Amino acid sequence: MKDIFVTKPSLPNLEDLIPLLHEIWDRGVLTNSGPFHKKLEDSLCDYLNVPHISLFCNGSIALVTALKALDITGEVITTPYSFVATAHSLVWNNIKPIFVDIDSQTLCLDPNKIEESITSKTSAILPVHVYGQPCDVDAIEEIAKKHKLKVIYDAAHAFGVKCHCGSILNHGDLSVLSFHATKVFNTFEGGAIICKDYETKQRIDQLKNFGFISETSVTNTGINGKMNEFSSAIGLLQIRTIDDNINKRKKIDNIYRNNLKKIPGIRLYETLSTIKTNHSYFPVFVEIDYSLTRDQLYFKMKENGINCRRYFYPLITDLEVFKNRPENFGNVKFTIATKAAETVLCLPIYPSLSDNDVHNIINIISKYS
Ligand code: T4K
Repeated sequence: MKDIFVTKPSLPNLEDLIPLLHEIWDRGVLTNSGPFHKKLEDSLCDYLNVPHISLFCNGSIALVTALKALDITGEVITTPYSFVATAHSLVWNNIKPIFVDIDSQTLCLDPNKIEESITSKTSAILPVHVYGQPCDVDAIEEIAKKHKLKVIYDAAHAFGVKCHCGSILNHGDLSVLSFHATKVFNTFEGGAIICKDYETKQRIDQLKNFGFISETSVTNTGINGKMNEFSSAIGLLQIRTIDDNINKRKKIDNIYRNNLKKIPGIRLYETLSTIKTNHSYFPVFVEIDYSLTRDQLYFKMKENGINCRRYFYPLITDLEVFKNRPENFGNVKFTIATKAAETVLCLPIYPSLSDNDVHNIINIISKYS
């Protein structure tokens, strides 16, 4: 059996890509808001049902720019249970991250623990829709309103996710997507910021283009965050197959769920019934009544050519770069986040994963129950 990875990028048909490459070659416009870039922004606004979108070269630069666009300073409340880019984006803006524990069901930032961490320096909340599961957006928005804070959602995992009131991406002041190769919707590398009004989009677009507002005028310390025409073309093709790809993921999710739910010590991650998820990840939690520890199972799977990932272990606060900061984050205890980080195992899930491979993975997990 050949090695299986936690994900495998969905790729468009090469035959469909060739004409788009010819167009790029003929035009000679490779980047800087070319026609494919514009077309992809329009198509994504339609598909995601959002008012404005600005494309980026990746999700990390989009996060950094989102914070800059809203002039966020001082302290920002965020989660330790995420990919390190979430917290890095704050430090790149000279903002102090204030980590708060997560909710035990959703594993997203726990709104009940936010208020006790708000100080006079707090200017925003940066929650993450972990695994595409929506945060408690209503509670977070109430707190933000009460304390006059901005909310930027790290929605890197939440492409196409819908909650009780439509697209999850319409919550907060801004939402940030990642279109990295490992994501449900990929443009090789890429990302985006979703915002509510044209003025904010204009500001974001200027910031991602070095701060230029005209050929001879630069009014802000911008960055180069632009998506190029090749990635935009890939994105246009991905939109054609995204629904089919999410359905294939859903099928795999169902097979895992039906077969793993009876295994003692393997706890499944439940998605809220009120949402339409994108099945971006399939995390399970290896608990005490399973015969192996999480790490023993992780390595056992590896021996069998199954490369799972422990998203998100270690917690951001336990990574050297944050542990060794003057705030000494390593000494703060995040009970729920720590338990999740120590027990989580993300199983392979991607559209081209065969039923046979899914059953092989289930069989290995069953064997040690
Ligand atoms: N916020 C959150 C919450 C995020 O999760 C992320 C990124 C960001 C922000 C930042 O967005 P970007 O700046 O990345 O757009 C991966 C991704 O690199 C990262 O994008 C992602 N989150 C994170 C959760 O996962 P690694 O270090 O686990 O990736 P890697 O290279 O080990 O890939 C995982 C597996 O995928 C590989 O074992 C094989 C397969 N793979 C990967 C690549 C890159 C392929 O088959 N083909 C490929 O091209 O971080």
